[in-house]
Amino acid sequence: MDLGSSLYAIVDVEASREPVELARRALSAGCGMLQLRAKRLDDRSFVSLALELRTLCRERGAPFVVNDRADIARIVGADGLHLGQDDLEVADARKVVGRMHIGVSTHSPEQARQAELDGADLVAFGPIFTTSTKENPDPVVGLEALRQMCRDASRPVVAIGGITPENAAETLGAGARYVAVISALPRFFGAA
Ligand code: 3NM
Repeated sequence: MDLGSSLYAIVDVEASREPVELARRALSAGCGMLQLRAKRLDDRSFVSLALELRTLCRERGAPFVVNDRADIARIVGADGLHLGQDDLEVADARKVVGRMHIGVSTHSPEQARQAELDGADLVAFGPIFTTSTKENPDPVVGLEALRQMCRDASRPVVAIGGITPENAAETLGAGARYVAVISALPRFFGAA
């Protein structure tokens, strides 16, 4: 399925044995944004992998986003930083990354509104469907809540959680600007 620039590829080093290859393929498939997620990687490996992916993203003209780590986003010159509910506040992250775009994960309309008030440039909302990738995921929010959220949002919305090639089109149809994908990512470009 060709989602073009609506695919937000999240390369998670715990979900992929070959993150660089996965990133290459996602970029070749025309993904609109690429994020590096590495919850347990040591800092030096994180920086070196981030530099490699940032270079690939530059070659393809796709924004490169670092998950959680404002310091590493700044060190590698990323285009964006993505924060969860337990990470730095947007205002504090801005002190580190300046005007870099900041996305925030939210799991309820209230959190989404707060993220916008806090100055997030992009609001992720989920999990839309059941996911087995995230540890202790929040309750599934579903497509109807996504639709409502996209109607109310003043920022582009990223739908996340359990997105597959089978449900991506209806998820975008609910108003999301991007669908963010971890485990099903290879299936978006024809890999097993
Ligand atoms: N955040 P998959 S769900 C990282 O609800 C993440 O904010 C979520 O992985 C949220 O595409 C999720 O394999 C996991 O379901 C997404």
